[in-house]
Amino acid sequence: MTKVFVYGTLKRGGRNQRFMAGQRFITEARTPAGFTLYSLGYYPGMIRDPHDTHGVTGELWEVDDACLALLDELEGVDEKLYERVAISLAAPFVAERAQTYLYLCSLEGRAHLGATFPV
Ligand code: PCA
Repeated sequence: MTKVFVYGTLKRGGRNQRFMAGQRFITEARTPAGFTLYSLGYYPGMIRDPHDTHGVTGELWEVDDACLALLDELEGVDEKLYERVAISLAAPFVAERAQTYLYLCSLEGRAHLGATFPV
């Protein structure tokens, strides 16, 4: 089982929520400062941003290996659209490490969303 921090279409009520079917929602959570979101159309991309002071809001889930493999496929990890990395979370979950997807492609012309992707 793997803990995953989701911030976009994988959140509850999100367009890709079906990929999380049968997995365990743990809690709403937030990254530490240093991450921010851009809009890529109907889905967001999170990147590291050293100037960010808020972090990104999302959800902490525990998923099984089959789900994790499916998420990697959905996010285009092999195609280098997103990379899956381990991050820590902000209070009160500072002890948690979670996997999350960081966007790897160009953000030119993309709108800055900031801390939250509305589902
Ligand atoms: N799905 C992943 C990354 C971006 C997206 O839309 C997520 O919800 O975390």
